[in-house]
Amino acid sequence: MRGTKRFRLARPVAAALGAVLLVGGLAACGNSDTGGAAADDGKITLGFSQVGAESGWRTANTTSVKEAAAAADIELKFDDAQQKQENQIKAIRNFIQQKVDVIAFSPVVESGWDTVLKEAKDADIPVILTDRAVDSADKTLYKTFLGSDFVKEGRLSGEWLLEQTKSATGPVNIVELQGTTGSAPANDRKKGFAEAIAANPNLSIVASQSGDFTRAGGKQVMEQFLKANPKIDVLFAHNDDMGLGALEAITAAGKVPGKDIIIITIDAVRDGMQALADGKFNFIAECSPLLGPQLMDLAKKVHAGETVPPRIETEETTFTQEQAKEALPNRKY
Ligand code: GYE
Repeated sequence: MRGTKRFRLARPVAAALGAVLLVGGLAACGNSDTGGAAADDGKITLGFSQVGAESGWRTANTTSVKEAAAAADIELKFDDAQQKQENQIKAIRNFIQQKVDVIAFSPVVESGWDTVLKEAKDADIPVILTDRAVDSADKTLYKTFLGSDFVKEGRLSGEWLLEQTKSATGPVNIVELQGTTGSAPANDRKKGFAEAIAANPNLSIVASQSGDFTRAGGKQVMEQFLKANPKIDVLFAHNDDMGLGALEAITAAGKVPGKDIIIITIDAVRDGMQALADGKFNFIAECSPLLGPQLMDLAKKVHAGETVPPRIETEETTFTQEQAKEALPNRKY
């Protein structure tokens, strides 16, 4: 039941691929540890509010933060907000009450942080944004933002697709699985991708919906997309996990992922890279979750009153199927 393509895929994509992939479920478990007062043993205490445990990326990020805190001899108070802004606000207020030395958090959505950030500022506790940004106009509410350029990740994904579809003579129908609604990576990846594909009028996004960055969400929304759209040529998923969930829906619909439907994702976590190496995905724009060591370094600096750059960007690359095969053996997460 293969759909007829009106464009020929460029070489690496067209390469024949076999092997059935077993997509391993990655059970991520959150933990919460916000009790107790700040340490008075000279150690820096860092209150860290994590988004949740929604994806392989998040699990790797949490591990990186915990390991780096231990290595830097920083006392970490870790809170898992389970993807809810209200939980993050509560955790931050808790940290303020406990008089931690530094607060870091990865804001689940971009808006609505001014009040609580002002409270931290009034309490003289420096705040570091990690992974995701906020849209606060007052930049003095936080010291720095450490994380990826999400617009660039979307643009690189779109540019790869442009190149692959340049011989298209008819419409190329794209469906998009968005990340968590209102989150910086969902907003920015959408924007970067849309800007890039605008260069070819044959390319259009025929459906776009949030799968909340989870496998379950990706699967469910992809099922709906497949029911509603008889001709889907491309899936752009804002992260690997949603793409992995979508694989099940695509296979169940009798289509071959990576061939009948070109799949582009973001993150490059191990399971995503495996799907790419196995030919089920076609391209991944990397987003590194290994922010822990830089975060600890920044926590020490802001605690010492040093000035830090307002924006620190993570270094990243992109992967084709061939590049994923090469990189997989040494992939750390
Ligand atoms: O891409 C996704 C995760 O904020 C960069 O959040 C992060 C994103 C990542 O759930 O997998």
